Amino acid sequence: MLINISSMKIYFAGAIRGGRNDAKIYEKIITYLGNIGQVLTEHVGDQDLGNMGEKGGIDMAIHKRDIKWLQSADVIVAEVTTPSLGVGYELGIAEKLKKPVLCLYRPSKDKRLSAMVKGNNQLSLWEYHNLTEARSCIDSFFKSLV
Ligand code: 6K6
Repeated sequence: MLINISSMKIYFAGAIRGGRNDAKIYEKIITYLGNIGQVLTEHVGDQDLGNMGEKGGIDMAIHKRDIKWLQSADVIVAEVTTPSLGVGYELGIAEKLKKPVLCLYRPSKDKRLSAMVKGNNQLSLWEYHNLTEARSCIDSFFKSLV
């Protein structure tokens, strides 16, 4: 797929109710992605976003809006270190929509990534250990799209 990078819409996915331990990393990745294209989901890196979410009907609005954004995105970048049902769901939809997907993952001794991500060759999975490595994974991935 050939993509015009400067006008690219990027959907960033990261855990919210799955846990906010990596929120700071999400914020930094989102800032970096912002130099490449328009990040539709900047709120995922918001340090003040709790992991409980709002009450009642708001969840339906979130789901509807996020599906629309996924459909309009050129590329999906997901940070998959903190397991999240929502991120897994978004990855499945992105795959069905045939969007290019980059998954970033920090390996550790006590965790194993789901086989549904690790074993899926439709997704580009890159392991990283620090932000510098994450940035170079992002650069390589976007270079592969043009
Ligand atoms: C406010 C406070 C906490 O959560 C909110 C509002 N919730 C969400 N807002 C926007 N996107 C959301 C929200 N909850 C989940 N998502 C989407 O699912 C995001 O695009 C994330 O990539 C993913 C996170 O899923 P969970 O299962 O970890 O919440």
